[in-house]
Amino acid sequence: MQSRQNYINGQWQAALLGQTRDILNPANGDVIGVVADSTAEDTLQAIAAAKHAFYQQGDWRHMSGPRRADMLYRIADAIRARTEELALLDCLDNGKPLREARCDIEDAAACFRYYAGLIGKPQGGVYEVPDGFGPMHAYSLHEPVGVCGLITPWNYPLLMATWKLAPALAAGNCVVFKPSELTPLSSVVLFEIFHEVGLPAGTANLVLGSGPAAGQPLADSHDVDMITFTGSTRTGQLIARAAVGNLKRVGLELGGKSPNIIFADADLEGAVEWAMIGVFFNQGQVCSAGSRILIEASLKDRFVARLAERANAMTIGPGVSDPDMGPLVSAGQLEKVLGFIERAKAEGATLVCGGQRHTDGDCARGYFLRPTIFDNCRSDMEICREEVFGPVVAIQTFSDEAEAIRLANDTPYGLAGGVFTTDGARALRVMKALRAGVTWINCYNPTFNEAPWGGYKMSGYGRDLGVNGLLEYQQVKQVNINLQPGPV
Ligand code: TXE
Repeated sequence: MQSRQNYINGQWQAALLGQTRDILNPANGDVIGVVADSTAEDTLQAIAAAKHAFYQQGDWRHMSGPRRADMLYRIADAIRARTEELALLDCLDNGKPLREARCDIEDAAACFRYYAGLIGKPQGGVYEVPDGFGPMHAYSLHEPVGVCGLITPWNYPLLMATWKLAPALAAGNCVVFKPSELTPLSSVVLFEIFHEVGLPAGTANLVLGSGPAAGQPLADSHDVDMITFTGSTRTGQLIARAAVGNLKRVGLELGGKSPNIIFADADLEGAVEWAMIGVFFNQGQVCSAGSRILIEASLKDRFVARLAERANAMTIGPGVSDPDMGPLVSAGQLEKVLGFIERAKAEGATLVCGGQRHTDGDCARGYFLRPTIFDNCRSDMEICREEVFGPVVAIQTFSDEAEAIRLANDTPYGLAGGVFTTDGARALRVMKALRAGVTWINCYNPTFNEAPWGGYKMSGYGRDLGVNGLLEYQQVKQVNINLQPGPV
C-alpha cells in the first residue's frame, strides 16, 4: 500500500490542507492506497503551473515536433514496460478482470504511440486567394489551445486518462488532469512515467480528489482554455454551464442507453456472444454498453433462452482471479444498480436471470452482482430510458425494420448502437438511420485508437481518438502573407 500525492509543476506534493482519501478494493472493501484529497486551492495551484508553463516558459509548446513525438514514444514504451504493475493497479482499484486490465494498458501504450505518430503528419492547408487582394499567399496552421483541464471516470482508469492526455500533449498543450477519486492509482504511475521521461515542469499536472472540490474549479477557472470530460450527463451539464464563464472550449463524452438491434436472420450464436460482450464486459460499466437489446419477435424466445444460459454460466470473482466478471466499482454503484433492478421489477419487466448480489465464497465482502436480464420491457420503463452502468440488459421486441429504428432512436442519448443481420443492405440502412456516434454491424464494442469516438444528443459532443481527437485540442490559425509589401 502506498501513499500517493498530487504532481504539480514537476513536484510531488501533499494536498495543501493535508487531507487524504482511502482507496478501496471493490472485491473485498480493503484499503489498497491512500491518496491526496485535494481542494480548490490545489487545483488552482496546478492551473497556475500549467498557465506559466504554457504562456511564459513555453518549453513544451515550442519543442520541435520530432522531440515531442519522441517523448510520447518513450511514454508508450514505459507504459508497456510497466504493464503488469499498471494492470494490477487497475484490476485492484476498479475490480475488472486482470486480463482485461492488461488489454487496457496495451491500448493505452498504443494510444500514446498513435498520437506520437500523428505529430509528424502534415497539418493545415494552403489556400487560393481571390482577385483584388494583390499577390497573396494564405495558409492555415494548427496550434495548441493552451491550458486544458481533463477529467475522467473510473470505468477504464488508465485508458480514459490516456484518451485525453495523449492527444492533448501531442498537440502541445499544458494540462491539469483529475482522475476519478475512486480509481486514481494507475494515473499516479503514469505521472511517474511523465517525470522519468522528462516532460518539462508544469506541462502535465495531476490533482487527486473529488469532482466538486478538485474538478469543478477546472470548469470554473478563466485561466483554463479548454475542458474535456468523460462521465455522467448530469456532471457534463454542470461543466458545460460553468465553462460559459470564459467560453472555454468543451468536449463531453457522457452517458448512453445504446440499442443492440438483432434481426431474425442474424447468426444466433454470434449475436448472443456479441450481446454478452456488449452488456456484461467490464461489469456493464461501459458508456457504449448495448444495454437495450431490440430483437425481432420471431427470434426472441430462442435468443433469450441462449443468452440466459450463457449469462448463468459466467464466472464471477475478484479481478485477480481472472473471472468473466469482477465486482462493480463501489458500494454506491452496486446500490444504484440494485435500485434500477427493483424499480424494473416494480414496473412489470420480467426478471429472466440475476437481479441479485453474488456473495459466494470469496465474494462475500465485495460489490458483486449477477448478470441480469429483463424481458418484456417497454420503452416507457426506466430500465429502457436511464443508463444503469452495470451488468443489466433490457429486452424489447420489434416486428419490422421501421419499428426497430423507431425504438432504437427513442432515447435522449446517442452514443452507440449495433445491428445484427445477414442482409447487408438492411444493416447499412439501419446504421444510417441510427442517431449515434459509434456503431457496429455484426459485432459490438470493439474500439480502436485510430477511429473517432463520441456521441450525438445527450451523450455529449466532441470526439476522443483518431485524427478528430487531436483536432479537438488544437486551434486553427489563418496566416495571410502579402507578397508585394508597400502602399495598398
Ligand atoms: O460520474 P461523475 P459517477 C455515468 C454512469 C454512472 C454515473 C455516475 O451512469 O452510473 O455516470 O457515475 C468528476 N465538476 N458514467 O458519479 O460524477 C468525478 O470526480 C467537475 C458514464 O462516477 O460524472 C469523476 O472524475 N468534475 C461514464 C468524473 O467527474 C466532477 C463514465 C465522473 O464522475 C464534478 C462514468 C463536478 N461538479 C460514469 N462532479 C462514461 N460516459 O463513460 C464529479 N466530477
